[in-house]
Amino acid sequence: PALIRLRDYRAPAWRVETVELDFDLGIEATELSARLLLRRDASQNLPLRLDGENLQLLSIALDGVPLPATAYRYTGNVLEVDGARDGSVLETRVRLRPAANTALEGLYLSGSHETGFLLTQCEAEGFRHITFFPDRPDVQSRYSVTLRADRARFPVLLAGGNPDGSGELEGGRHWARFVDPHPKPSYLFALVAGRLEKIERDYVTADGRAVQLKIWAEADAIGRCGYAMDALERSMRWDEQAYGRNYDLDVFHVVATHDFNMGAMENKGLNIFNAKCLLADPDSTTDDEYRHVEAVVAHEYFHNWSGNRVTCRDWFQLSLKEGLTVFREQSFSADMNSAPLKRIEDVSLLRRAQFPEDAGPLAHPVRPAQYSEINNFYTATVYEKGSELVRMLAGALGRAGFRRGMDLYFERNDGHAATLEDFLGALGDANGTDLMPYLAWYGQAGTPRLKAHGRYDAVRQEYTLTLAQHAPGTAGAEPRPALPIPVKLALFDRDGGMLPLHLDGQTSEGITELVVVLAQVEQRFVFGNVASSPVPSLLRGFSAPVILECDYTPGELALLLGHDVDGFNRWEAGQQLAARAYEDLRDGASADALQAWCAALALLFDSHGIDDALLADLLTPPGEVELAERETAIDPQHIHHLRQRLQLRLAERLGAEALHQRYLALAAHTTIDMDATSQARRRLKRRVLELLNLLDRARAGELAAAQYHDAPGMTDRLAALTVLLRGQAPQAASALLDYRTRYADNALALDKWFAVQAQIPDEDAPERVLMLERDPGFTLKNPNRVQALLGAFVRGNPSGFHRIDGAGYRLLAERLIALDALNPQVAARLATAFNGWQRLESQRRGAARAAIAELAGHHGLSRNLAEIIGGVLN
Ligand code: HT7
Ligand code: ZN
Repeated sequence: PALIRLRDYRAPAWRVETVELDFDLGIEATELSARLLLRRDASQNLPLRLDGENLQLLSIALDGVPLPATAYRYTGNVLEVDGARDGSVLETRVRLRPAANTALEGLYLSGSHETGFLLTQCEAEGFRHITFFPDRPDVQSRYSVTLRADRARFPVLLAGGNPDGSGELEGGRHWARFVDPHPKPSYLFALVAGRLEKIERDYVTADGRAVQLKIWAEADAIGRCGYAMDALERSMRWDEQAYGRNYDLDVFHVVATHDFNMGAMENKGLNIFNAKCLLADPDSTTDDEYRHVEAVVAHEYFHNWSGNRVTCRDWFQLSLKEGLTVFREQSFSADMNSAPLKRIEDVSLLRRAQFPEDAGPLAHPVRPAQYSEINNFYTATVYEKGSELVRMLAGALGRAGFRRGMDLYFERNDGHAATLEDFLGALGDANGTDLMPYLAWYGQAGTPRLKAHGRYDAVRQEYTLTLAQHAPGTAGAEPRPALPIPVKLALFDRDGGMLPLHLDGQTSEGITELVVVLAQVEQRFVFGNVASSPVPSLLRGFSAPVILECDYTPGELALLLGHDVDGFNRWEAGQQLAARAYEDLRDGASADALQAWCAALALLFDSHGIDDALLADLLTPPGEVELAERETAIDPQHIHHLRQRLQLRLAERLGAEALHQRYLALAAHTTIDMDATSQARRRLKRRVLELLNLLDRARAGELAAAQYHDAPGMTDRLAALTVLLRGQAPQAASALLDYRTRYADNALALDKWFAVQAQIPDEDAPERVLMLERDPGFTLKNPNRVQALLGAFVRGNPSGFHRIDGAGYRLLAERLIALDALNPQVAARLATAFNGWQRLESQRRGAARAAIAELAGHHGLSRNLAEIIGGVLN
């Protein structure tokens, strides 16, 4: 398939000043007229070409005159029109089939024919599935949209922008019009029509605009929107305070749907959310999911400035809006909740999802140089690594400098389609500094390695830290430019106290933490006045997205785990130590690290000064995917067993009695409250029960069964169910049945029923998935359900998916073919689970290759799936 290349970018030859859309909405058939006021770039003498994906063209007129068939050509993807001039008006009328649209791109039906509603999804290139248009983000237009429909079937009619009238029509029909004063790219267009209920709140922006906030959902879900409304209000206030950004329309609509390919969409004035990222109530939502709802609501709202007011020139700049908006959300969530826990969560995600992506055949730079299907580039690299790059820039400028830079970025680019150069340029110019060296981060794939080596000179009382960087996959290749790598660091004495830092002869009294920037391949940093051999705490707060290689002894890591005041680095030291302990077990080597890890955690377990949630995270070793990243011939089942043994050793060290007592103490405070202390208790209670389950299944099973039945909310209920299933407890079957019945009508809760079973890490996992597919609740047509069963199996159950006979691979390949025919975006995303198969041990590698090769040979794969399969095969 044709590749789109960044270097081929050309400014649009035709722009659209205003768009008037007029929809006659129906579920089986919708007709719409589009009236485009065209502007021609005189410097490019090109004919008018518009995107339009398999549209049924009913009529076409230019400047009021119907066009004969000889005056235009439509290939099925591109409409070329003769005779258009600067200032011409093109009118087209097309017919769409929303109910037949299973790809959920363009205009489609959510729910059933009888009760469902219509909605649109246009990012990245969905607008061309709705009408003919230059469907690219650097064409920004003013929209007015009129919706007409049967009032009984579609009582609610919504589009982006401000309301501009509504009224009755003949035959029980009605209309509503919306005008958006802000020019926008076509990917931000949206409409929603159907039977929806709403909750409302009045909001006044810091600059005095009265805004109506309205969240819409189907009747059975509207009662679960209150938390999202609170989160929206918090997000709006935070953006005013942290970035000086105010909302800019009179109304802000948010809509929940159960049928959505991604998490949510920031359409101007009309955000649309996957229900799982919006609805929340204690009975069906876990604590982690509550935080996720808050984060996604904030993310979409923040796009109003970072994405909508300032958008991307082209899709290669996607991280300009996504990396920046993830960073803004992470800062917001850190302010709303615990900053160290948020950082742990985000870095864990980066390591679990982005590092493997960056280490395999699908690796790509944060700003890719080319793509075949843009929907495949909504990746962890563009989002999560992109956010880490913004974090480095923010760190380099400091809080006030970053704010100055962002102000200038918004001021210069408001209403424009910008590039990453515009972003770095504004941040640098506002601070009289050159940030362009950071551009190198955007252009190269792979996770850099940072080697750190410390040497203490007792005579000179000097500590020399040598830092060196190494780009992955560079052996024998063109040398890449050195990246600027900010390393935040501190030095600890052997009693766990922080040492004052005197770097390179500078005396800066009282400074115990600073950032050094490694700007070359290798650099030395000399600290003076160091009274004894220190332990360095490096990359504090994960100051750069690299893999740190440092020759710590287990005792040094244990010291940091016990004493580091940077919560993230304390956890990180524990993770490093646990990984070493895992290697001890794997290699049958000395058990120093294992003992140091268990001993340090036993001390922390008994100490009282530590937050329950942080303790729960400290008691959790790196996940199986992260451990696999350290192996060359990966055997996921072996990794699973070793990790279980590692946790068992920790549980033994803590002791069944102590675990039981701690469980009871935490359970005595069981509430449904959402405050931080209650959430932290639930998190630790879950971890303690999981550890006890490894030691004494019968006892843990009893506790879990009681917890399941008495649980006041989903966090406790799901935790208990998981423990029962993992321990093969006799009570598991009845709990599963109870859950299935209790949540038969709650799709989001039912998703968890599928997911928790798909993740049971035993030999029967593929057969269990087949059995669950026969449940009447399963359908390939709903992305959330696909994610809950197949996604949880291939991503959340490495040992089950990678069964040595290849059953997991064949199952995935077969389902991908069926899914691809319905929804190529979802199929392609699921297919990335094949990433990394080359590093499996030989038997699994052979089985995976066979399954992927067969899939690759299948005729008629979508461009989305073909690109991923072609990529992983490389
Ligand atoms: N900007 C949104 C991206 C999105 C999307 C992309 C492709 C296909 C479907 C999609 N739905 C939403 C999500 C976000 O980052 O906010
Ligand atoms: Zn986004």
